[in-house]
Amino acid sequence: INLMIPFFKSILSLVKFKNLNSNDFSFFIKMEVIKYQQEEIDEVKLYKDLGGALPTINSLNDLINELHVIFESNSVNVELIHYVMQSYKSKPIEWKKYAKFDRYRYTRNLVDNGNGKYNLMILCWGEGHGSAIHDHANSHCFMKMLDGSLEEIRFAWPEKEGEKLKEIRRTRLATNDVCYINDSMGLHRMENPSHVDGAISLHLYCPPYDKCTVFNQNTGQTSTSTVTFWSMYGKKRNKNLEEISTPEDN
Ligand code: CSS
Ligand code: FE2
Repeated sequence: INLMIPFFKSILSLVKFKNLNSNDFSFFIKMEVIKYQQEEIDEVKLYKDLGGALPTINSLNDLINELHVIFESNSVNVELIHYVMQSYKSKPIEWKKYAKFDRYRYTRNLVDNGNGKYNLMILCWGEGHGSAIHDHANSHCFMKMLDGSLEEIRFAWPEKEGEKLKEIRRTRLATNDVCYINDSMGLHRMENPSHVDGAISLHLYCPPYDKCTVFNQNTGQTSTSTVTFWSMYGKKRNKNLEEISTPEDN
């Protein structure tokens, strides 16, 4: 029984961490595997790889500055970027000027263009807002929850034409959680499951892109979607521009 105690403690902490229903044991096992694959950063290895120095992030400005330093290198260190995004603890005062909501759909608000190497943006999801199923145009996609929570529903790439897309996992992201995806890991759709609270997330796309592919879940049919900014650097974009290209559901 003594050996079992740490095991049950870890179940309890994970259940608490992920807001899981503690009765659903099979779901827990699945989530644990996901946690191991996706959320555990090997800090010791990262520390060694970086020659004994991990950056400290105390504010959104620190994060923005550190990302500039990281991207001076020409290769993308996925673990390091994940680590710095995870290290930032969300403080609304630091990002509220970028958090602009629309009644009808989620908004994309540019924070930093990363000297052309990446885009850092804040997405604001009203109650019940969600995205279509989409790919990431061969870019890396990092996503960190700043406020509220989002559900990520991941799908496998369709194998045959006309085939219904297969859901492969569902993950609830809580405030401060970080999630990473690229096209080799599949497709996804994001959704704010709350009908009461908004949700705010910080996204980093590298390299930046303005078009992605969206998918119909039932038929696998694809179309190209242009992604646009609702605001840039805290300023709402030009009204005329807004009328020319109404953002699609991407
Ligand atoms: N890729 C979507 C958000 S979910 S990562 C977008 O950029 O609008
Ligand atoms: Fe996405």
